[in-house]
Amino acid sequence: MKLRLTGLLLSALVLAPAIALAQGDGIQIENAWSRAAIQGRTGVVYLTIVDHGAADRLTGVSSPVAQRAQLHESFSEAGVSKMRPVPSLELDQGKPVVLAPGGYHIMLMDLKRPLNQGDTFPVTLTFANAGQVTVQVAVQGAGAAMPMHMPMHGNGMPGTKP
Ligand SMILES: [Cu+2]
Repeated sequence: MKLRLTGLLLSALVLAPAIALAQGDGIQIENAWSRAAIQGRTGVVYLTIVDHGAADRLTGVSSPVAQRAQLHESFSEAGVSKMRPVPSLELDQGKPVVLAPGGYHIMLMDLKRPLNQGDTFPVTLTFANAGQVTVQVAVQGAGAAMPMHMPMHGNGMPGTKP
């Protein structure tokens, strides 16, 4: 009986790091998607971050498909759609942060390879507390405003990309 309990404890200890790595310590990434884009150009990634743990902060993004990745914010100035880099994003427990067309997004600069519709590629998000979380991004068509399975809301206008 005692031996058996030790065995259980040991397997729990072995499994724990793998689970922490996959879930990023309470950080969950949902609906990660991108648009088809050609090599050498700019790509974009949209996703939703849900923080199930303590307050955290997204401090960096990277992807092997691009020379550089940056967190960006779209905004409108005098009726012209523009964007600027955002150094970090605050996360509160239970308050999902949505990266979507017309708002926050991950910009992939100088793509090392084309992003073709139907492909998936990894993006790694770095959090102040949770560390690195890698997610697979699904590539939609070049003109996709929203993934097909997501309800349209807000101003998901086709002209406001990224
Ligand atoms: Cu951008």
